Amino acid sequence: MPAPRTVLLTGAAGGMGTLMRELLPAYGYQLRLLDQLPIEGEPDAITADLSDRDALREAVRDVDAIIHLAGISLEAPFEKILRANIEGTYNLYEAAREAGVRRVVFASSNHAVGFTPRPAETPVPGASLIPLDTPRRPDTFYGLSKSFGEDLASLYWDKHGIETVAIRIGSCFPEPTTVRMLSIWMSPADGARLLHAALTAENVGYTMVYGSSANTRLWWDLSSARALGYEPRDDSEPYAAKLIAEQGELDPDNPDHAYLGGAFCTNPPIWPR
Ligand code: NAI
Ligand code: 15L
Repeated sequence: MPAPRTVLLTGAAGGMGTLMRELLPAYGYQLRLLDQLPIEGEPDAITADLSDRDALREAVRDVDAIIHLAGISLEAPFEKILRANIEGTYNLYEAAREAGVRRVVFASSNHAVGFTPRPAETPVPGASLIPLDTPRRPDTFYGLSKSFGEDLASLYWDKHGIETVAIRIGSCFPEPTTVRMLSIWMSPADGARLLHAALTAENVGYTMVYGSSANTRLWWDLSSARALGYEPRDDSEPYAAKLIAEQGELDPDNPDHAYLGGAFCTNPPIWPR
């Protein structure tokens, strides 16, 4: 497969979309931007909802690949998740299939497996990392929609030959802001490295990877990401002392701390930020 150059970035107005708009052009990509919201300073960005199939057909025309970040990124009522994340992702894959797009990078989430008990004793090098084949345990309708997206991607590979790298992203923000995030943080620079690897690795078929930096307190297996050529360079550890002093260590008896998904596992979910 020739290296993709023109890449559709959905969700380009969002937090991660904004970070990746800044970082990905250095890898040589021409980004076509799409979001339901207009993007200041980007007059060529496509303003369209994922329910607008005609707009999606136009948006995918002549792109080499798609990075699909658009969608609701936290818990929400099921009807909203259904429209944006489930039907919206289906609409995008259908547009990709019709246009012959060969590669999608799908922003999945750790919340597809959020009810997985977190490893108890980190940092211990190599200790009980969450494996790649851990069973799905969504912690929210949001996490359920990411499980759906992963299976949709797998189906479109098996049936239509569209390759996907699904990235179960941890927390991609400029800095970690909670003690939990010390384990799952993906620095923006490592996020761009991982997206580049996911766009350019050969013969990925359908591949699922965890998305984080090389954190000292890492909770999961990064081997499938590394197999794509991803070499993370960052580690959340420099933020650890300050965050632990402010918030304390993770308490295994606290339900917000017991599972990978953290506060998404409580009912209703509460947000630590
Ligand atoms: P965000 O909420 O900041 O951005 C999402 C963007 O999608 C927004 O600009 C929004 O307007 C757009 N959008 C939502 N529904 C849409 C629709 N129906 N049609 C068109 N555009 C729509 O989220 P963030 O943090 O940038 O995350 C990006 C993606 O990565 C999301 O899919 C999220 O679920 C996933 N993710 C992000 C993580 C993170 O730490 N930032 C962690 C795990 C997954
Ligand atoms: C996600 O999936 C969310 O989109 C993001 O906003 C963070 O909350 C992240 O997970 C997390 O688990 O920290």
